Amino acid sequence: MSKKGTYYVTTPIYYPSAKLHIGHTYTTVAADVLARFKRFTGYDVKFLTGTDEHGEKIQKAAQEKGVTPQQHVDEIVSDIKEIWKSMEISYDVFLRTTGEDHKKAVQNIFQKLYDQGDIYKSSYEGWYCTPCESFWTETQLKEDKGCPDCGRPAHLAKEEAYFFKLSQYQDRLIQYFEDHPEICYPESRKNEMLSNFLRPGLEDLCVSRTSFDWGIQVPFDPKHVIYVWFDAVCNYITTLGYGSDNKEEYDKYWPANVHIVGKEIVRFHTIIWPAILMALGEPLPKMVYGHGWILFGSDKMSKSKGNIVYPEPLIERYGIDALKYFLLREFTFGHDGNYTNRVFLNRLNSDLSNDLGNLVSRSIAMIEKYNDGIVPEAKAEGEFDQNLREVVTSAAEKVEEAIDKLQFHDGLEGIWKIIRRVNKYIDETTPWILAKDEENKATLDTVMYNLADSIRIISVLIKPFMEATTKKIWTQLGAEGEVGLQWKDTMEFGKLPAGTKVKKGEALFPRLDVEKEVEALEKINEEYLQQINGGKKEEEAIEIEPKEEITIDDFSKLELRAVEIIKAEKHPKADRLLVLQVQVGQEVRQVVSGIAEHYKPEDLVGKTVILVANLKPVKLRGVESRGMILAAANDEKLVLGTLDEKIPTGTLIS
Ligand code: ME8
Repeated sequence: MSKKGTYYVTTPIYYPSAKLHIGHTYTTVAADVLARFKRFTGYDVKFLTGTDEHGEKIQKAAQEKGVTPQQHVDEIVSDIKEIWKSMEISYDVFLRTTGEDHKKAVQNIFQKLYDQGDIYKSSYEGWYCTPCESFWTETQLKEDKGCPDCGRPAHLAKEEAYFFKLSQYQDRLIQYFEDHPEICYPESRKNEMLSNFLRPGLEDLCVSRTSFDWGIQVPFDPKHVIYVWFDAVCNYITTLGYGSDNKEEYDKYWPANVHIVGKEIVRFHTIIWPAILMALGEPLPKMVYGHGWILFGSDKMSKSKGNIVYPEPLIERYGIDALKYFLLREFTFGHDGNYTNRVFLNRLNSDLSNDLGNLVSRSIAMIEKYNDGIVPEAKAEGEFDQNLREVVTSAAEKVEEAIDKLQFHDGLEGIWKIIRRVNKYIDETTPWILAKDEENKATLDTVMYNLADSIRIISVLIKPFMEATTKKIWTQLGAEGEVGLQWKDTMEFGKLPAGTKVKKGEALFPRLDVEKEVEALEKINEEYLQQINGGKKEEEAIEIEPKEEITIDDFSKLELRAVEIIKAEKHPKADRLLVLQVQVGQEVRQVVSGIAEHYKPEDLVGKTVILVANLKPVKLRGVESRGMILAAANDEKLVLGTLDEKIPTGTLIS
């Protein structure tokens, strides 16, 4: 075991029901940085992620695709692993809840709780939200019978079921919250759990289902499958061998140091999961951190609305480190944040290209220019040197403190403070002026050394966040082996050996033309969305506002006829209008239609469309119109209603 002990960090295990987006990337990147940081600072780390593969939602998604649930999850899981690989996520275990070991262990846990009376059989009637796989009581529902977690409509469901005696753990949980505030961070979420759930009173939890079968069977009653959330939370310990014959890893790593989750699943992790652990007589996780959501235009990301961002196009164009940096720097962990391409690109330009990239490139260029690329010895002490060294070597402690509290944005801000300090040092010492006079050589050498060593320290500080960039800086700096490149070395100045040869490389983060990139990204994201939707762009579900009902008699008053457009021209006085001549049986009619922004006159001739033939004639900007052509229209688009085969003009439509 390492000197510092163990560190166990987990992400939620994600549903393989759809492709993961940058919300999932956010959680995983945070856990990855934490894991990397802990490994780097000497801990024996276990970093778990995985997939939560059972439940009605997955079964339904598979049915819709016409494949078995197992085929469905296998396909998406391999996609998920692929994205984590391309992002160099350093997980140690990828747990799948369809794995045999996990299934057996969950059954053992369920059996144990049943045998000791913590699980009992009864029947359940309640409000069920299928997307969240959650039962709710009437009082918990929103006013419109929506699920309190996701807002979507819940429906009444009744089934014979097994229950976990959650209510019995209420007092112990409240006590635990009081004694161990870190069981639920940030503070605001802890208060929410206490006031919304724990204090009003817990009800026993329904932990089995009979309405579908894609799940782990209750070992002693196989027509029931175990509730997917019970199955899922157990992953954190089954992965370590709990519930099997070999729990060596469990003894080593449990309790987890932190479960990182999104805010919507804090309740499962700070109430249900701890109660299960209490029932098992096992220790509780040391910390559960519920971070905020990444929103898209103030909305929760949703594929069906098309307001979703996937990591792949971003990392392909700007690199993994750019995305990781952005996610952890832009958003305050714990709060919601809004994603836009512009915010992303501005952040890249200001912090990565201007601050970090520039510092490295101009420092290396100066060492090449003023000292043939050799890092000189620091021989003289200048006015700004002491302060520079103090600032640069003082960052590590604060960064460590921030990361321990999962305040990644603060950690990064701490590092960027020193990057900006070092950039300022260049302006203060003006090496280009020093270089003009040979007498200043010792001072110039010192400035060059201080720059090189500051960059060494910065490169080590950013390593847990941006490993690839660190390696690129080391190559440019000529830093080799382990000397001066450990975390503790960031607290000491002067570790870069003088005489090291630097070598200018490509710009770490080329400066971006934000306007151009915004345009390019919008196009790329849209194309990507279309590609993963199999060429179809998924459309936003329109909210239907019903009109007053009509009878068949009302409808029969309408005279709808198939007509062919035989001539179309612009309206002489109105840009939005076209004047159409349409053939209706023997007759030719003139109809004025507001479709000029959507159709060119020449494209209309020959189309068979639908005419409301008995509409009272009107004059539109001086031109008579006898009837109206039907079209579907929203704010952006207008499409004429056409008939899908030729039919004689004048034919009645009913
Ligand atoms: O809830 N912003 O899985 P899931 C930030 N299987 N984070 C987001 C996000 C967003 N817009 N969208 C998703 C489940 N996430 C269960 C978990 S654990 C025992 C079982 C992240 O696929 C965030 O971490 O719906 C959130 O909690 C998680 O993805 C939900 O993933």
